[in-house]
Amino acid sequence: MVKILHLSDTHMGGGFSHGRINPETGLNTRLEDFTLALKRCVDSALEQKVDLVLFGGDAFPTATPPPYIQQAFASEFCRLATANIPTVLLVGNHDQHAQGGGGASLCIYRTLGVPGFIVGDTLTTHRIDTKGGPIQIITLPWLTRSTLLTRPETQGLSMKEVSELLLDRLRVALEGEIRKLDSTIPTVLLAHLMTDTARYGAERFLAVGKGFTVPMAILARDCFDYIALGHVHKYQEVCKSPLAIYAGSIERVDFSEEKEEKGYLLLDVQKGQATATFCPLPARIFKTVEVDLTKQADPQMALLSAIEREEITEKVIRLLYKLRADQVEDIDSKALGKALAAAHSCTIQPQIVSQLSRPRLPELGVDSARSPLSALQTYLNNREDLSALAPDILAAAQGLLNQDPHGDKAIVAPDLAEDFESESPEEDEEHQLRLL
Ligand SMILES: [Mn+2]
Repeated sequence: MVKILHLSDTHMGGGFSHGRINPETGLNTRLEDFTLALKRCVDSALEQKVDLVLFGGDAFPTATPPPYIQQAFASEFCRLATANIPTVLLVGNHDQHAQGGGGASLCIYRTLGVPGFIVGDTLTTHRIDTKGGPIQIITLPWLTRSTLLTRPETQGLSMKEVSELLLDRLRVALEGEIRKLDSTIPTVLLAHLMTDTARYGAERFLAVGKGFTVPMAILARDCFDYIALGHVHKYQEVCKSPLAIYAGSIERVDFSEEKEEKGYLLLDVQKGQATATFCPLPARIFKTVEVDLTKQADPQMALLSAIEREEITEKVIRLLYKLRADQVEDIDSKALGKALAAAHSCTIQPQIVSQLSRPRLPELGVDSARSPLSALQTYLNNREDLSALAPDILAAAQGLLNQDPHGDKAIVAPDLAEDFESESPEEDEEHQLRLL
């Protein structure tokens, strides 16, 4: 029986906007969070004395991470090499430079000949002799069209046709690997991809338009005892037989992962059988605070008391609030910053609700073809509060319509403009009139 630790999507160096600089180290606190999460995975591999570590890809957000971030990643994985734990590092989409053509950051481990380290940047089978016995790992890195197709083959094809061609090639190439397998020892497929049975996590946003989906039916072969997946940040089981699991990311990369549990997997794999245990990691908590202020008489007070109701200490906070245009000046952002000071970091996103989104008058529906003047007349008929002004408004509108558009005459007679300001009962209605 081979004891395996499966982790994935470390994205070291990502999500810096949710952190701050730690004055003691000079590092972004989110890098420290991600490093700590990775450290906990490696600690567990050592404590549990696993026979093998499988990394599902996407080590960094880009293929060219700054040296200090590569170092943070390397110094944790290096502990596995020191402890003689074989480790397979799979290449994900974020790890590939120029869509596969420029190599992958992880290949440096092969170049350096780190003992026991295997880099999975091609579709191939690796036989590994572990303390728990021999095992074979098929590595399936993120596929790009250049992996399995040549340029002339894809010329003039649509994205959909290219994807179909790529899937055909994958079927054939995977079949080739399967036929070479030793049927007497356990087999794991380690793949970085999107399957059709996956529920999307952050990757929906991270990989928009870049990828394609591999049907689970292509992967779910009897010869696999376990399918270790990377790419989707939400931990999930996507197939029961054979068992196929996305380990998910080890820390929250962005707010799309707010409600997801983070962790890694410990597995016992033997020929014909795999059992998995999900081990949660204490990832930093992300919390969205949403407030609708549009009906509040004192928006600042309402906002402050909404913040006060939340436990925000050391959390990554996102404050979303809706307000009317005329309430903007009532918000004191300095006081908001003070109220949120206990948070680890915060993003404040006000949203001004348009006053024009009120229901239209039925008489002014889209299918009614009216002249501007009769539309205005209809509007005024519905506004009793403006009845005293109606003749002047209509006259002014007539004047505007008759006016030479390139002339330099005043747009609204000054006396009438004054009337608007003094007599409009509500500011937003005045606003609406001006836009009419
Ligand atoms: Mn990915």
